[in-house]
Amino acid sequence: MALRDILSIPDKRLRQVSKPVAKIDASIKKLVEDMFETMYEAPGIGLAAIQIGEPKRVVTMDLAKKEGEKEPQVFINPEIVEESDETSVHEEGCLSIPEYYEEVERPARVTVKYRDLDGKEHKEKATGLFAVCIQHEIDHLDGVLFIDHISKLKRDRVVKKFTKAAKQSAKDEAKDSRKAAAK
Ligand code: K1U
Ligand code: ZN
Repeated sequence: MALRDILSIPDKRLRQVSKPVAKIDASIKKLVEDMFETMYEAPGIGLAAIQIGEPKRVVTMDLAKKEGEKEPQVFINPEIVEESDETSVHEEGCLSIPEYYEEVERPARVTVKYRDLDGKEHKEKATGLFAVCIQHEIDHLDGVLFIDHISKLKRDRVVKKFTKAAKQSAKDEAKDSRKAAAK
């Protein structure tokens, strides 16, 4: 297992459309292990493979209610096959947009089709936090972020803040490497 870095905005890789998994082999099992380690450490309740730079349609999730208990779930090639007309509003966060939370309106109920790590196909109805989280994660697989569902004004403000921070840390890193080279 390996703890992986989580990409944050404005990294362009987060806008990629991830590719379906053709074969669930050892490399996918290793990817899933790394995703769980990274998600639990963050901590988060969900993670899409692209958030650690792997453009594959793989999602991990754990919505366990009791502290100390684990309910790990893996979704390979997840697809929403039905959604309710009724919507609900839920506050969302994103490990790729740390410490930013905003209310998002989405279908209240969805039916999701996916394969598990053994390749077995499932079709499940999702409501509540499961519905919110699976829609958020499938959005990641399509290069969509939860800030795409909020007002342009709020989105521009948060993108600007993270772009400025990314430029500053690139400058700081360049300065540090010049210093190290001069020693
Ligand atoms: O995909 C991600 O970026 C993970 C994200 C999932 C998510 C959260 C809330 C609504 C929709 C999707 C997170 O896990 S953000 C962190 C978070 O919500 C959390 C962390 C620790 C305990 C409880 C929640
Ligand atoms: Zn996210």
